[in-house]
Amino acid sequence: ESGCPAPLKSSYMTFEQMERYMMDLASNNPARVQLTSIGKSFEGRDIWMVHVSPDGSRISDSDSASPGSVWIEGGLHAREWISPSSTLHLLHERVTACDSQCDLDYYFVPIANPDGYEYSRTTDRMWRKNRAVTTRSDCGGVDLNRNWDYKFGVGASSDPCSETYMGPAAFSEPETRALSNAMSKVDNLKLMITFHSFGQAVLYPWGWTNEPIEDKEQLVRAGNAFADAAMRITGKSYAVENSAGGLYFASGATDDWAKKVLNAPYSFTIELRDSGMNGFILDASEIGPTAREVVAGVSALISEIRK
Ligand code: ING
Ligand code: ZN
Repeated sequence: ESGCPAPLKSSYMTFEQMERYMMDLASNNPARVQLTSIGKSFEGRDIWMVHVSPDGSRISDSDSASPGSVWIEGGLHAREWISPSSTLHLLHERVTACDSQCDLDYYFVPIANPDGYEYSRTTDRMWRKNRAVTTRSDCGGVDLNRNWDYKFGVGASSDPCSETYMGPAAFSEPETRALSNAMSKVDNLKLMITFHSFGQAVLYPWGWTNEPIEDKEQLVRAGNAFADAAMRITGKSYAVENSAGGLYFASGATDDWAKKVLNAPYSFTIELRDSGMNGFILDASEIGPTAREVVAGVSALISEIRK
């Protein structure tokens, strides 16, 4: 029905294959799917955003506005290949299997750090950051999940050689600038999810402090909906916890920014498979099952927050 085949399950796609997939999806579904480049990466690759509009046939009132928007980001960290993969599968499902949740506006950025992803594919499998040149000629790259402009630098490294180098300033990087600018323009943002790996956890803010967030209860309820659905569909268990408590302190992350600055009521970092056995080097045989988990989990989460 989408007029183009599902993203690959047999292997991880290259950046070019992902681009091609998004272009085909958009050209085959012109009424609902719009592809926009929201900016260029450090090395000049496009950062693509796919807007999936509400299905007109699902909206009864001709003048009824969308009940809200959902932002889904993948691939912010280079080596976490299952993130862009699952994000692309979720995008495919939202376009092809339209259900009662297709009255929402969806904004997908499946591959937020294309330079890092290609570098991880071709040169250094364990690369995490973007490919920015830094003040240290021997150490490149900024951690794009420490570069956002909320509590920037409170708990992140200022050493360019660190895996979690926050960068010279908040939003110093073209990738985080493109993402934050595009996110800021979204109307009525209800839910933000950024997919990472690994660890199988639904993380809610805050990452910069372990002080409990005021609406913890509803965040946990939504997170549990994802975890319960994942368990039902594949038997994998996902923990639901705040970033700082469940993992470690980290400031300048996407989810804290979306929650605090954009006031998104629901903001999550979801750590996908696995639970640590293979970590980032997740076998391609897990692409399909992880995608099913994500599709079921996100659908259950959205149902929960709309109750
Ligand atoms: N994990 C996240 C990281 O950037 C995180 C965890 C999320 C920390 C939200 C702080 C806030 O370290 C991975 N796998 O990158
Ligand atoms: Zn990550």
